[in-house]
Amino acid sequence: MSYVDEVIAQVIEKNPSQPEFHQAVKEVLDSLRLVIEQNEDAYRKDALLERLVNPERQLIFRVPWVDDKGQVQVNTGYRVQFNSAIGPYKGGIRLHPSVNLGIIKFLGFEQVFKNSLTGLPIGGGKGGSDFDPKGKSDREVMAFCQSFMTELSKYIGADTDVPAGDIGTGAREIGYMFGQYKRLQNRYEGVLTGKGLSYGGSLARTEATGYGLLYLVEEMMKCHGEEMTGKTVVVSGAGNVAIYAIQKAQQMGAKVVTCSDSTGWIYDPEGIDVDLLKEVKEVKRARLTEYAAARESAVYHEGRGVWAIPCDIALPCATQNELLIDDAKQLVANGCKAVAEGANMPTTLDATAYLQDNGVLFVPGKASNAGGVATSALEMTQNSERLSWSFEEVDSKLQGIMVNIYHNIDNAAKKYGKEGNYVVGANIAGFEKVVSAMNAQGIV
Ligand code: NDP
Ligand code: 2IT
Repeated sequence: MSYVDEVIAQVIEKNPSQPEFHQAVKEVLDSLRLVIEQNEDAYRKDALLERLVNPERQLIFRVPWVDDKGQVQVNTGYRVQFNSAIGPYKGGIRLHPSVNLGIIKFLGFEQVFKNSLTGLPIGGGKGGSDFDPKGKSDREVMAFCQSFMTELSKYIGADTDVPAGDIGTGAREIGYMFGQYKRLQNRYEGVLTGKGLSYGGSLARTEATGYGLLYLVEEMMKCHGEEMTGKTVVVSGAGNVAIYAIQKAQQMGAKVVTCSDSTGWIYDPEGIDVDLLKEVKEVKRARLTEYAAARESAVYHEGRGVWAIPCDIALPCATQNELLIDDAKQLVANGCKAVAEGANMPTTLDATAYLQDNGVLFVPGKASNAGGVATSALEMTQNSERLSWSFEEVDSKLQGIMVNIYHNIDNAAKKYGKEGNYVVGANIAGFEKVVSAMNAQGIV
């Protein structure tokens, strides 16, 4: 059996009931076959792949908090510190009832390669909890965040591990967590990113993941002789990534006609009204039915369905495994030219293969959504030098980073005879830097 197949089999055997982690490992290791085969004996002797798929440290802890009725609730907290070869662990905190160890491990594993692709000095990690912020009062969210941070604060720090936002963790949650960290450690330091502007946050971090996604897509389209103006775009999700992806796509002259949340989706042939969407989701924290109620051109549907709307470009920006094989077939049948992932692993392995086999340009999230974490790294830099950069400065650095990522993954794919396969390109380009750093640091 090849070394790659051996390690995939081991991961499945040693981590039962973690299908998302298996999926992420399979995608990465499958792409790396060409590289691994060239050095198979050396890598096997050094157990390089075993070290790559086993997190350096995994923390699981109890998070007790008191709800508004005086009832004690208990959630489970996680932080997986996956790989620190190229910098302090860096990655978001997901608060969603579906969170379990396998999901945090898949996200942490992806983060290692994503962070490497940014070109900035950040290792990979991820955390979260099965806590659901939906329907909770601000006081309940604060109680949870303070309890979560009381334990997590022992294991993180500006030069050790720097968490940030992800699903369910936005500015409010980061603020409560930062306050509790400072109180416990008596240190005012850049221990979290995505902070508010009044206490060390970076301009453009809120917009960065969605904007970065579009900067990369625009560059890819340009390199294929296409421009964004006049393109029809479908987006899933209605959270941080989706909102700013929609906004930037519209600024580039494209028309975005869909968005979705966990209960339903909107088709708005006039183009999504971003200000209204922000009001519904960022201010009121309401369902998309409120968007439809306020806008005549919009139609609300229960369930899922955005991929059935004809488009030139599809941007999945909600969650993992939300673009399935039948959706891929529909997109191809409708003439979709490009799919770029704003979310982490939103496309299943078979759907990815179908899109690639049918000539759709496909960019994996670890490349196309790297703008968020890249800007987090810029926030860390600003915190270290105790300065704040202008919006334009951060945004232009972000744009440069995304354009670079596109060319790096494109070149890596070409170098290994897989031109246009950005999954292979991203995994190889991300892997090369991590492995070089791991090799230099000995067996750790
Ligand atoms: P948010 O919590 O802001 O938004 C998530 C959106 O997706 C919401 O509209 C939510 O619906 C919807 N959603 C979540 N879970 C499901 C589900 N199970 N089924 C259907 N819809 C769902 O999160 P983000 O926008 O920050 O994150 C979205 C994706 O992007 C995630 O995969 C995340 O890991 C990834 N990502 C985020 C980055 C960031 O900087 N925030 C950076 C890189 C990647 P509802 O409104 O009903 O909750
Ligand atoms: O998946 C991701 O890259 C994020 N949620 C952002 C992580 C970060 O540290 O900004």
